[in-house]
Amino acid sequence: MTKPDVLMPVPLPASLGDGLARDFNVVRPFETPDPEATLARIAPTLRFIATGVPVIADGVSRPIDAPYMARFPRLELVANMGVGYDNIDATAAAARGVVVTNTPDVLTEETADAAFGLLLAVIRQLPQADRYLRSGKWLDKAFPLSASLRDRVMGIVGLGRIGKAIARRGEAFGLKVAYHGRRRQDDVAWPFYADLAEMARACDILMISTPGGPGTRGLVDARILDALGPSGVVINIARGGIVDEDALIAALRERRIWSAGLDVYADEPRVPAELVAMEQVVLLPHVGSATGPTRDAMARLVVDNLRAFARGEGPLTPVDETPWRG
Ligand code: 8YV
Repeated sequence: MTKPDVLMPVPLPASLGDGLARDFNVVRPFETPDPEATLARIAPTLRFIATGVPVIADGVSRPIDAPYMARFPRLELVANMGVGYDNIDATAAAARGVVVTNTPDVLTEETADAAFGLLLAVIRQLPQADRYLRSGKWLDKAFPLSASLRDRVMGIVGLGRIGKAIARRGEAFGLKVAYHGRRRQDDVAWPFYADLAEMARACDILMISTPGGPGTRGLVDARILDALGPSGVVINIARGGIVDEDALIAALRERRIWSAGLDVYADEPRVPAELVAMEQVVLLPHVGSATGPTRDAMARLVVDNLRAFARGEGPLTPVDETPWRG
């Protein structure tokens, strides 16, 4: 039997391609001399797409939106390698009965580790201290005293799986935890703020772990940053678009907030030069889930979703918008 095609619209990790190759014919138009002709060849029969954040940035983002999906009349499943799926229009997919899957759970603890590491790095200025030693400055005098994590309140924007894993770490470090989201969650005791500005006023760490996309674009703007105040720290491990980057840069420049730790940006992998020039901020290149074991687990889950679906067993981890009835 011939293997069904899986379209990989962007370069993704080798482990994903290897895992898929056992049961599918992986089509990578970007590796072919004429990508458009390759797409046109598979379009009439294509049932599956495997996508995610490209491992090689070529400056071209390829959202899986309604016009893109419309090219494939027999499309059934879009499997995303990532828990965030703002690269896919899941509502448009649902409207035409296309299932979307993501990779929850397998990256939760890893991403929470990265978030907390970033927080510690910002507060204790660990990358700056490392740079200080390497440049020989310690030989002249001690590194300047840093801010402290003690007595801080961490307000979490989006208390999903990753938000909760960060909250648990916060408690272990003696932080007070609060959260903002669409609704109060009955199974947690942390204070809930329906109003984000109110939470920002009550905390001095704003930890962003909410999904990206149109619903949260620009959610953290100048008003929220001013509510956070001059000792405030913004940590973003979610999606760059959730923070108004210009407002963040202005607030940092004018010391209306104290610092920021960012793993994500509005226009990755391009990072505003103003941020790069700021000594007090800590900037990571979107590495929240980027460990060998976790990326392998994410790739496996993409493969397992596709395999189960192709066998007629349904998707393993469909997203909320997907109207799947198993
Ligand atoms: C990666 C992520 O950027 O899961 C997500 O939402 O942002 C990350 O894990 C990526 O999706 C890996 O391909």
